[in-house]
Amino acid sequence: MAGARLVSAPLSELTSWHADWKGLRVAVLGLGQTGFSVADTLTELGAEVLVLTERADEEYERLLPVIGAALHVGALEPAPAELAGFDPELVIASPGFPPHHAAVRWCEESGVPLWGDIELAWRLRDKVVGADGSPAEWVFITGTNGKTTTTNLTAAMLVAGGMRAAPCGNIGIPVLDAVRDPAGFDTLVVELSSHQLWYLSLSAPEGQPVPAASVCLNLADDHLQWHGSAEAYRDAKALVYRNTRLACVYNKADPATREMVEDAEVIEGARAIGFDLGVPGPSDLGIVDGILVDRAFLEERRTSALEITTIERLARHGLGAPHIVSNILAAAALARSQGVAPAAIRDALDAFRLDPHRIEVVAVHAGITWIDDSKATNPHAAASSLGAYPGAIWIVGGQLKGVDIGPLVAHRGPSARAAIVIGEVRDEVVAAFGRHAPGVPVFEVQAGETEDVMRRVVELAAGVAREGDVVLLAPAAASFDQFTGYAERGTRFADAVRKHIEQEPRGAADGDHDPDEAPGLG
Ligand code: UMA
Repeated sequence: MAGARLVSAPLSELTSWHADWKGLRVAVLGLGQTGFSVADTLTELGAEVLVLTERADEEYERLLPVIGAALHVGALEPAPAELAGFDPELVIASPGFPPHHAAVRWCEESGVPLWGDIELAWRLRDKVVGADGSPAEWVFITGTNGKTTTTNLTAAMLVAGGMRAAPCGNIGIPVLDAVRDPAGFDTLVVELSSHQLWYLSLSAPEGQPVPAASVCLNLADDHLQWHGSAEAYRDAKALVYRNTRLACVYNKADPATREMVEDAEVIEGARAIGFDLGVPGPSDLGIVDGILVDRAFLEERRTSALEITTIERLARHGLGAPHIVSNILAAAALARSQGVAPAAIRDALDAFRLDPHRIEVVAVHAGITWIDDSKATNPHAAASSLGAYPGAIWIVGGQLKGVDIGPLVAHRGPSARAAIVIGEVRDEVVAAFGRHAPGVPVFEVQAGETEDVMRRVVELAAGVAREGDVVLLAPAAASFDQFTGYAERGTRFADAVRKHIEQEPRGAADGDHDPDEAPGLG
């Protein structure tokens, strides 16, 4: 398959959908959502594509010959002979491939350029035009927690402001799918994971995105095994601000995000916009007497502020938890930077509903509230929901991803009524309770069939719970050891709760409530 290209456009000139991509030999690492979107895009542009993956999803595997890409399925560590044999001019990796992966290191050793999907999407950005024919703006959102909620909120606000906006990226819609959507968009609201940002650290200048506005919502340890260290993870996150044109939005309550903005290389004229739950200064969004206000995007910001909505109004829609209000302020800052009026932002919030598995009340039965926060896949996220429900029966554990759970257990563990520990390996979590919260009863769910884990969890929780208690699934860990993802973990929890309730004797149902009216949500 190896050989010289018939065309001569160097990679530095491949910065347009209309550039000459024909015959470019590209190896694509991974065949999940990202790998397929990359292969599909490049074959459409006429490139020669070989996808290499350790495992293949059946559906994507069936589609590859249809789009005209070749496939190699097999171990990729060490880098297989097929990679070198293909003699790629470019390798594009899925975000699941860590920097220390053999196939990634092979690129470095052989001097073959390595991109992530975000760089490819950016180079093809002229494909996306808005209603008036002008190129789409890009807005970037990252942070350890709250990315997906903030991405959805921002897109909803832009739409309420009359724009065509697409939430995409790590949220589960590859950016290349949004780029190729024939509908076209005024704005792409891109959720970026630290993995995607790390790949952007490798970009040549012409491949570096220029977002109109960007935010890092917060920073706490996560994905340390992938990045190798907390510093590397932080450095990747900081790249979200690089080349920002209009507004670098940061969290005043999290100094790490302010430092990132201070150190960022931005386009001249870009403004730093702060947000937090306190009274805002000029150039900030914040809260005054229960009212969310903008003191950044108005002429008279030294003396006045624009009202967006109220905490009371948010609470009525289940959006009153402090970390959600923080996400709302960040999203509002991004939307205001794009010219959306405060009234449109309020309308968007009135209609907004949180995604499933995020502090979702799955049942209120016999005075016990069952909450699914399966999306809390790291200690920082779990700390927020535990803070909103002190005294909860806490379901915790799973894949810890190299992050120390000790500080979370020390901080939130002692106030828990009980802990139910899940996960294939539970020693670290159990030991943390022994050290930091020895008075709290700890139950272990022995690793077993996926089907049994949540049934056993619910049995144990029901055995401990009394009227008025909250049972909170906030694992502070990834789910892949026992489930296909956080969504399956949450769904199985909710199913087990419902099954348990159905099997309860009739009289016990007297205390049933509408989940929307559960305590503590506002
Ligand atoms: N693969 C290997 N070897 C590896 C890693 C992956 O062969 O070492 C192969 C797998 O066999 C599979 C494919 O690569 O064929 C999967 O690639 P991937 O893990 O990059 O996953 P995608 O399906 O492409 O999904 C990715 C994001 N996943 C990850 O970053 C792990 C999705 O984020 C994202 O929604 C999607 O792209 C679209 O942009 C998910 C995620 O868990 C939600 N993100 C992490 C997070 O939010 O914490 C970072």
